[in-house]
Amino acid sequence: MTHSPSSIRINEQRFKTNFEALSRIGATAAGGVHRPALSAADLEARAWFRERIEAAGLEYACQRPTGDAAGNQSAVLRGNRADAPHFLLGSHLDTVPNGGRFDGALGVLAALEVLQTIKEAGYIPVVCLEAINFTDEEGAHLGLLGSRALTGKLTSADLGHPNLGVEEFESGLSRLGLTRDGILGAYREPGMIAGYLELHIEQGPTLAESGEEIGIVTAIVGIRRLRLRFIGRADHAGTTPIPRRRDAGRAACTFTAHAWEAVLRDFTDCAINVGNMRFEPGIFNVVPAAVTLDLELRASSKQGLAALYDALVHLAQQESKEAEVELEITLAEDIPPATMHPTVQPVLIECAVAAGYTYRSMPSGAGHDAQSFADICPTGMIFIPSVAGASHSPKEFSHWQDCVNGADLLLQAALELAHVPT
Ligand code: HGY
Ligand code: MN
Ligand code: MN
Repeated sequence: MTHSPSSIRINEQRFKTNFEALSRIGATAAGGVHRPALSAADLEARAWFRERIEAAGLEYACQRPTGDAAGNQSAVLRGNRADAPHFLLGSHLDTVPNGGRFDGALGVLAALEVLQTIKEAGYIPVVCLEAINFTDEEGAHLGLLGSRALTGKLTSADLGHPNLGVEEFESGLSRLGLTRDGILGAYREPGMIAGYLELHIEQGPTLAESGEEIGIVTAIVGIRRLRLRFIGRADHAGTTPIPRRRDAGRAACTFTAHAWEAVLRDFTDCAINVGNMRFEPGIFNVVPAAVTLDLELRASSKQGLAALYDALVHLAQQESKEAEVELEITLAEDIPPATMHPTVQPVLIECAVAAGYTYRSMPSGAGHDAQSFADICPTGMIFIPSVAGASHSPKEFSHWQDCVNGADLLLQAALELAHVPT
């Protein structure tokens, strides 16, 4: 490849002003952001984003004011042919509860900044360039909801068991004028998607510790999210002899302890997380009648994920038998690992080298909207360092110069990969 970097650069001050304004929406006292998908803060962020798109003179290209059928919001810079396929630059504006300012927001604002910079330079792309905010990447209701709907990865069965229940999901959707039945309507034909790039903070310590300025993502971890429901029997917590109890709490806790042991022993390249346990009735003096445990599994290969899944399901069955309780398992989300495109990675590297950034190629242990695109179009991701590797917490922080470097690299890569004549 012969790459001659364009002399155009993003507008740092505008990018920063936008970042700071967005950070105020859902800001927490701890210095982070609480903006779960479909919450009031998410709605406010969406309204703000739409206004920024229009102020930039870009097209707010959505069927309805709140976005497409899945609530994805798009800014479009039309190419030579208005109906040409779209090259997407995206990420998400939602956060985990009490999350940070950078996760997702950085990528969406950088995408907007890239389009605005290209428009101002007077460049007319061959394909259409699109900056997109995907709905519920974090999974308040259903992880990667918007990007999976757009790429045809979501099924109506997936929509049947959202994390906070159907009622809360539907009431959130209704605030956007959306319905659960309509979400799959966000699907786009793969032929209309020319490529996908995402800028993101690393969310781990690798770059911060190595001192490299840029990460070029090679692959993204696969994630399965399960709800294990242990169903025992409520009893008096003082009078029921311990051996006669059918204690759902015992099963949930021994499962958790033994699952950790199994992972530390047999699945050292995988990760698990018990993110929540809900006890019923949940009071000092009643033996737990039921416990619902939210379990997440992560592995870099399909086989690894399947082996981890089988081992933990077997363990849950053993623990429920031991405690004489019933077990129900719901597979809430199943997102396969994804490899970044072999032609995109070298372009990102070329652009990073041309700009003088130090870089490393690295896998992502975090999930991203990019993985919805990996098997349908040339897809790539750029990481910048996260100070101390902190993420999904108010402590999440990246130096502003790294954010600017990442956005400038996104710009150069978009010009190159979307074949924008400069
Ligand atoms: O959960 C994840 O890996 C991502 O940050 N949403
Ligand atoms: Mn993210
Ligand atoms: Mn996240």
